[in-house]
Amino acid sequence: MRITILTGAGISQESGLKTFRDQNGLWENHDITEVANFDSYQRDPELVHRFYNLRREQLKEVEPNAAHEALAKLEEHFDTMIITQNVDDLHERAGSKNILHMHGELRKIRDIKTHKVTEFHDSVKKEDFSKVRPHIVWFGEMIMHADEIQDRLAKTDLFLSIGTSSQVYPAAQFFQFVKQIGGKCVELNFEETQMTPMYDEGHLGKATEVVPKFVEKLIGG
Ligand code: BV8
Repeated sequence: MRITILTGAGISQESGLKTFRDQNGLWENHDITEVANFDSYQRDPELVHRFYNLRREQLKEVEPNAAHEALAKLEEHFDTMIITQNVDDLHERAGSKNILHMHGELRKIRDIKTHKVTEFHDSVKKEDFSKVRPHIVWFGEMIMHADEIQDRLAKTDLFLSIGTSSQVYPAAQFFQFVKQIGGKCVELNFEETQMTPMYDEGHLGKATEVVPKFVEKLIGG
């Protein structure tokens, strides 16, 4: 059985990373869709780098939680792929191997001129604000690994959506491709979303409670 899992900020919330909705989509009173876009970066590279420097520093303070760990365990039993909207590295640190970061990664930066991507775990310095950008997909930019994601969805038997408000596209529509080929779609989230009615099954609750339980059931058979 091939399992494909879409995760969002909700899976990292109990590790201490704020979700986008927790802050009503705001950061320092800026609408995040305003900060996470290329025009804002061109207009005010300092503001945008400050937003990502802060989040990169936060990553040093947090650990994966039981939900990340349960998904890493699932990979030992089934052909599993995680497609994450999250830019943190908590899935990796929990031990998952098969991960696609469709919106990029906080711990990578990209040279504006050469597009060279490098690992980077600290704060970008002021003198580099216009030379490098976060290796992150901003609003209006094409997602990463789009072809690989389409190929995977086309052969998925079980699709899990975990900790996402299903408000950002194209991620919010991924489950529909799986439904079209007769796959099963399950949503595990703290609250209902606009897509809940179209899922085959739903489990409401905190990720560290509902995800390990669901994974145990899958592994237990
Ligand atoms: C693109 C990186 C086009 C930045 C992010 C229709 C089709 C296609 C595009 C669009 C469309 N309509 C509109 C668009 C444009 C746009 C979009 O979707 N806008 C939204 C606002 C409507 N989409 C784009 O721009 C995308 N690109 O379409 O390109 C294109 C095509 C061809 C060529 C060129 C261009 C790119 C979008 C990527 C933006 N970047 N992230 C960064 O991180 O700084 S998005 C960012 O916000 C996250 O990555 C994530 O995807 C999103 C937030 O969503 P969630 O992860 O769901 O987080 P949220 O806080 O919303 O929800 C958390 C959930 O968890 C809640 O439901 C809560 O109840 C739950 N929860 C909380 N605690 C817990 C919990 N659950 C369990 N346990 C808990 N403890």
